[in-house]
Amino acid sequence: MTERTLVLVKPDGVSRGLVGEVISRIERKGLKLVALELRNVERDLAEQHYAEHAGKGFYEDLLSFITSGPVVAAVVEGPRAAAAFRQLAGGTDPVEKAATGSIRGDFGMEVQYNLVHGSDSPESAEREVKLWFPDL
Ligand code: RTP
Ligand code: MG
Repeated sequence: MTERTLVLVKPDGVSRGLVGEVISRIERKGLKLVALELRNVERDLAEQHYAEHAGKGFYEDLLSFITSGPVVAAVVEGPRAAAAFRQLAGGTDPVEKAATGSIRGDFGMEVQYNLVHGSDSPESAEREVKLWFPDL
C-alpha cells in the first residue's frame, strides 16, 4: 500500500541552495513527488505544524526559525514514505545522530539548522499533508 508524507526544506536549506540536492535524493530513492511549492510560513501554520513541541525550551526559536524565510513544502509518495524519507533525512542532531550519507549528516552542523523536516509516522503525515495542502 502506498503512503504519503510531508517534506519541508527548511529556511536554511533554501538559503543555502540545497533544494535541488534534497529533491534529487528523494527522486533517486524511488519516492514520487506529488506536490511541490515554495512558500512563506505564517506563524499560525508553524504553530499548528509544531503543536507537539508547544511549551518546550526550543519552541519559540523553532517557530522564529521556520517563519524566517521561504521553505519548500512537498508531498512525497511511496511505500513506507514517511520512514523512507526520515532515513534520507537522518537523525535530528546533524552531528550526534545523523549518519554520514544522510541529508542532515552530510550538510548540517546544528540541531536548529537541520535543513529538512519529514513527518515522523504515517499518522503525523496524514495530519501534516492536510494542514499544508488541504486541497490535495
Ligand atoms: P522535524 O520535526 O523538524 O522533522 O525534526 P525531528 O522530527 O527530527 O525532530 P523533533 O523532535 O520533531 O524537533 C523538531 C525540530 O525542533 C528543533 N529542535 N531543537 N534545541 C533543541 O534541543 C532542539 N530539539 C529539536 C529541530 O530543528 C528539530 O528538527
Ligand atoms: Mg518532528
